[in-house]
Amino acid sequence: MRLFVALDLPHSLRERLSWMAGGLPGARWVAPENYHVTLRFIGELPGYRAEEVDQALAALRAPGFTLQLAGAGTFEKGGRVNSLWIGVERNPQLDHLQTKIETALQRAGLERERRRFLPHVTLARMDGVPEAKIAGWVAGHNLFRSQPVLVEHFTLFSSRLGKEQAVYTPEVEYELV
Ligand code: 3AM
Repeated sequence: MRLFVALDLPHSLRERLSWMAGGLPGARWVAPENYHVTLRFIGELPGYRAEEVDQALAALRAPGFTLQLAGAGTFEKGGRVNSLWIGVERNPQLDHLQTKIETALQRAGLERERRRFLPHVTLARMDGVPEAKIAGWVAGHNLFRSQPVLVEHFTLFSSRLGKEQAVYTPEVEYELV
């Protein structure tokens, strides 16, 4: 199974984000049902390892919190923008949860994640869209700020490659108390 740990988003916020998904020819917009904040990409695991991951995540205790989406930005690979996102405002409680998840997963035998945690909601993926157009889109959406979102659980998702987009299935929800 190809797995990742993420926060899902309320319907109203997905809808609000989907209004921003446009105005950039060549971008491949993510379907609103696929919007999420990745906390930890796990990757392919055999079933028995997935169970160990589930047990480790189920044993984790952390409080719920609110988060706010704010700003827009991009990720690049090899000097080319390949993803466009809406940011998550700095949030020590979110960082705390992410650290706990990382620790739990390492105890479950996963390799340490070496990349810095930069929480975001990917709105589009792209390849070869002109830089000036991307910069224009980012400038035009950088002042976005969402309503506060109450986070009461996190979710282990599986991901299957679909025809157009990956299909993400929530496998287990873990309550935050
Ligand atoms: O949260 P976003 O949408 O930015 O790009 C994938 C997606 O990120 C990322 O995990 C999230 C859920 O699929 N992802 C996919 N393959 C990855 C990999 N090999 C990866 N992240 C790190 N390493």
